[in-house]
Amino acid sequence: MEVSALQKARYGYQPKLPAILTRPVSEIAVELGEPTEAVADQADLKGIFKHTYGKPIARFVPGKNDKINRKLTVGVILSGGQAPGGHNVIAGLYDGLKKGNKDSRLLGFLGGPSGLIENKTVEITDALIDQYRNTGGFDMIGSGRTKIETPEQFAASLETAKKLGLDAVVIIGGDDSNTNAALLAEYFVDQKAPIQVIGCPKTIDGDLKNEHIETSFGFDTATKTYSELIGNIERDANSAKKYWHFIKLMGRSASHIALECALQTQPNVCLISEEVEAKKLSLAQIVDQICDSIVKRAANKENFGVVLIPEGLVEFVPEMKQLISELNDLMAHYAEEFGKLSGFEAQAEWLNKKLSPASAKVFASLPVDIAKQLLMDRDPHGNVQVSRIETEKLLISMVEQRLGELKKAGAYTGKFSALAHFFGYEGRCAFPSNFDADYCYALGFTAFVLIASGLTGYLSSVKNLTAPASEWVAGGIPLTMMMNMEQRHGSKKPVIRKALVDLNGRPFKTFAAKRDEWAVKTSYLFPGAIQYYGPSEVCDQPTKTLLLEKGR
Ligand code: FBP
Repeated sequence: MEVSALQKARYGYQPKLPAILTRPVSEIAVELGEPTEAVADQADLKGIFKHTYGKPIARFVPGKNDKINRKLTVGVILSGGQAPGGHNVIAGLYDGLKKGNKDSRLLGFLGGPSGLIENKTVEITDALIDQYRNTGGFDMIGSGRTKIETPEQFAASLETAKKLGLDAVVIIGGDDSNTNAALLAEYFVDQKAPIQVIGCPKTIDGDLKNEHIETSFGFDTATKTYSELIGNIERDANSAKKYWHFIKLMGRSASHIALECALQTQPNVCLISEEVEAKKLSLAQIVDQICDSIVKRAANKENFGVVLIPEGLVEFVPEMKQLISELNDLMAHYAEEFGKLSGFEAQAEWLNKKLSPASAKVFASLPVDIAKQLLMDRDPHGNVQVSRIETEKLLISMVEQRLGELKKAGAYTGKFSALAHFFGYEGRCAFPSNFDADYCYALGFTAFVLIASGLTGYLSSVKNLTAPASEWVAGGIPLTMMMNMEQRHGSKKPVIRKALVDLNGRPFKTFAAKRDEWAVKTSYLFPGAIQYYGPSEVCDQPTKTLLLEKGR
């Protein structure tokens, strides 16, 4: 296989590990704390997770570990959207297993969770893993969004695990996939099958985090990649001085990606969905906010600018949120009837009768393309596929209309020419930054220690991430501790609580203190490309979000 010069060089990169994980593995002991509680809905969750609810937090400490040299067979799954560093989680897990016992085996399930249900595997060997160390992508074993939810799927997963003689399954995924990991761990215990399940926190969206999970892997690299592109666009805008660039950024519901990119690049406008919801801003008010910057900059003869839009925005605008929630419920409850309607007109007519009057009005007011995008299939977890809703184009057309009105009223005399961009897939498979390469390898190694120590129903956790890697703290967090009950597919389900942008947190406050200035004055920052080789302050910096959250 032909590989680029950078890829070849990255094969040789040795990820930095927390000091505890550099000890001989038989000297990594596990210390267990007090029993834990879920973040909410404790009684419901205790009923659902009869065997695995409330486990203690696990922390690695120097000491004897008699179990760690057992011969193990482990299966690993990459689940959901790609995130830079996934291969390094597998590399860390693989190297840990081999350090524990050279005869231990790691099997990769192909194509995500369906690989477990359908028993499709590849054995990870030295030759295979060495082609993927420190590289982006999930292509070594592939990923998928299948949810293990029916009794048949749970039974098939157990059958596969038994056939393969698995001691454990590692699920590398986001909040939904790790919810699945928790359910699978519970099911295996319930079935008296000694198969452990460990999760690893993956998602570029950055919304799988809490007191113990400081960030999900991939967020660092993806935001640095988008910020490089945004910085380049800002420089182009400031050179040509003729376009307003509307850039939608991935991140599904939460606006962490948009916020981090704003902190890195200082655009004229960055919308934060969580603020839109808190202030109950309508689409018209959001448009006014953007127009305010355009009008003020035009007065300074600056008819150009950059607007960042989180992809989940539409779900947070109150009138749209209500509409989407009604659509989700209707499309779940009447799936068959809805599926039989042929064409958009028939669907719109049917919805007009079923939606509440207020939502029917909003639906009818949307441009047809956007309305159609709202009706596209939900993902297997019941979420609207926000990456496919062209909010950037919706906003451009609404801004154009509003500027026309302002022009007529004599309140605006500038020129407005807009370009739409969507950055999402560009960042999900980038070569992991040194931070993600190190963090992921440590998460994988940690998963090994948790398995070898006999734990199940845990999420691999590596903390203290703004300190040098040698000071990182490794252990495991019980999955049920992060869960609550939420409405999914029309009924209440246990799920890991998503971390949205905290409007009282330091990252948002830092942004909010500066944005009025950025809205008018060109204040762009150009972060440039991720650097892999060079001084540590250039190559190993975590995100601004993480630094601010940790008070740095
Ligand atoms: P995960 O939550 O599975 O990590 O996926 C995140 C994400 O990249 C979102 O940012 C985006 O909305 C979605 O995946 C896109 O999904 P798909 O890859 O199916 O197009």
